[in-house]
Amino acid sequence: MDRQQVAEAFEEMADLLEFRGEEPFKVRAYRRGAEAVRRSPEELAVLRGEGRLHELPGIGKALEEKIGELLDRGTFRALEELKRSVPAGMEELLAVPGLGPKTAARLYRELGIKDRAGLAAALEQKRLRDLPGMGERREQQLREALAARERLTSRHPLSETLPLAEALVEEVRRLPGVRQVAVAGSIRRFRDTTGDIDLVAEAADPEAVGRAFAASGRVSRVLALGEVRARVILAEGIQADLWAVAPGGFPAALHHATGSKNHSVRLRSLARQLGLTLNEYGIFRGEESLAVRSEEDIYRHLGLPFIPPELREDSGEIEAALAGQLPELLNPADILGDLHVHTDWSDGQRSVDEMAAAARELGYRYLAICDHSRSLGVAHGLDGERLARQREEIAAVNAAHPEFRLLAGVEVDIRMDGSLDLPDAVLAQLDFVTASIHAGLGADRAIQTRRLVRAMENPHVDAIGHPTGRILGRREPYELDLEEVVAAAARTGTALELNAQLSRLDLSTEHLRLARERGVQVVVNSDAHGVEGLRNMVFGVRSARRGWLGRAQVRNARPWTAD
Ligand code: DGT
Ligand code: CA
Ligand code: CA
Ligand code: ZN
Repeated sequence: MDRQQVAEAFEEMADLLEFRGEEPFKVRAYRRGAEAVRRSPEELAVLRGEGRLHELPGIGKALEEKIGELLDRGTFRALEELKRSVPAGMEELLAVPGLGPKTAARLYRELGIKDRAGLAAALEQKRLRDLPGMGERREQQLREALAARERLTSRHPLSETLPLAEALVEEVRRLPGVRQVAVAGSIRRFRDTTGDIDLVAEAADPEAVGRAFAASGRVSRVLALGEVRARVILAEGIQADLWAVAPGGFPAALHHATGSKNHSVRLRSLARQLGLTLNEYGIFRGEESLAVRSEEDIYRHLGLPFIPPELREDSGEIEAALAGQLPELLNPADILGDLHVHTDWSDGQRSVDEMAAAARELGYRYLAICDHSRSLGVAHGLDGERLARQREEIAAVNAAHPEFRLLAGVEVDIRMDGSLDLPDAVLAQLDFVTASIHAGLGADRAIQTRRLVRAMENPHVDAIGHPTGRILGRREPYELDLEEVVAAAARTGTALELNAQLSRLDLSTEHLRLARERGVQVVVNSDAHGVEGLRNMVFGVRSARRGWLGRAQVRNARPWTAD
């Protein structure tokens, strides 16, 4: 658990206490605790190891113990107990923006509303407006907030389903008789949102595997348990489908369950034209089953080159394959460096030296330190003077490791008018400048577009960081004319970042394809705030593949040259 997650747990606790009408000082204690944790200059695990958690403002003995529990097992007793004492739908209700715990408590007491569906029904029947202090306006606000929330959560962000799917794979792998198991569906295609989790397993007794899966402790409800497929709802409220097949059936089942449906439909009709039948069991000529030892074999029988899962959307890949013009996609090994990481000079957790060592460990040839600029006060943003001091540290690393290049950079804030948070004279001294928007996220389309375009017109800016600002499942992208942004990037020779944090994946697939079409360079960055964060890069590579990107389009798949 990182600081952010511990802070969120404390905030949830505060919300639930407030919902129950507990003493305000208790609520405040958790809110202050959350704030202190979020602002902690050091990693919680480190502070705890040194017995120094209580040095954080507002963290006393009680919260110190709870942080310990959170770090050990991801939750704490008091929170678990409190959750059991409130209606099950309350968490999702409290997640509706603009609906605080006090209002939720009133709605529960006075109208019996205990989940999102209950709120929707009450709004529909106009039952809220008659409560003292509510009114029609407030009703309308809640209606909009609820609609926005539903839109965001009807599909699940990949950041939620991918880790869950990987944990399930490990669990299924341990079931008796399982020979292999893999993630399929939209998660394997690396779509940024997913409807459910699809898994495929091979075992001598597939039905028994389905039954064992359905009986797992992670499952809250079994929807269907058939010969080939088990469909369940997990404790997290997410559906999971497991296809279990007999030995030999794995590649065809994996291919079928990976989809997309549109891609499969096209392949099946291609098969028919060749007098073949393609289905989830294999590929057939009349009664004869053709050999399918891998997914490659399926494409080979159809006279096609292998089409990687990330491309299987029927968005031009079949035509490209038929014409022998599939793009050569980016691979993890192509990445030669990372051009956006943070250190403890701003809101990162590790030193310049530690980040550089971790990058060398990954086999990178270069790394750009891009800490926040000064206006981002909460993140200890850097000014020209601190950047100059940081450069001395960077120079020392470079002197000690001549085979590796540590670049001096910055993630400079873009102000409302598109000017930058640091003077040109300071930017001119840096190797790599990423400019990002972190405030004024709600500005209108014209202003937001103008901000990015102006930033790109600054000759010192090399890349735009997380260009649309989206956080999957939590924050919509800014209002932006992406066409114009891409055009400006092409005109000014500025790269657009593909931020590889799983919760961002910003740019999206569609925008990456647009950038590729217009000849704009993309830089795939981890935006790591610690050593582990460098591993985000693999998510970025898979997203880049979805955008049809190869080495030629990716800035950090080429050796470093200052251009
Ligand atoms: P999702 O879950 O909405 O993010 O998207 P998928 O692609 O994971 O879709 P899902 O879970 O409904 O189905 C998984 C795969 O199963 C899908 O990619 C292809 C296959 N599949 C499902 N329904 C059909 C169908 O009606 N026809 C064919 N050919 N394949 C199907
Ligand atoms: Ca799915
Ligand atoms: Ca499914
Ligand atoms: Zn940023």
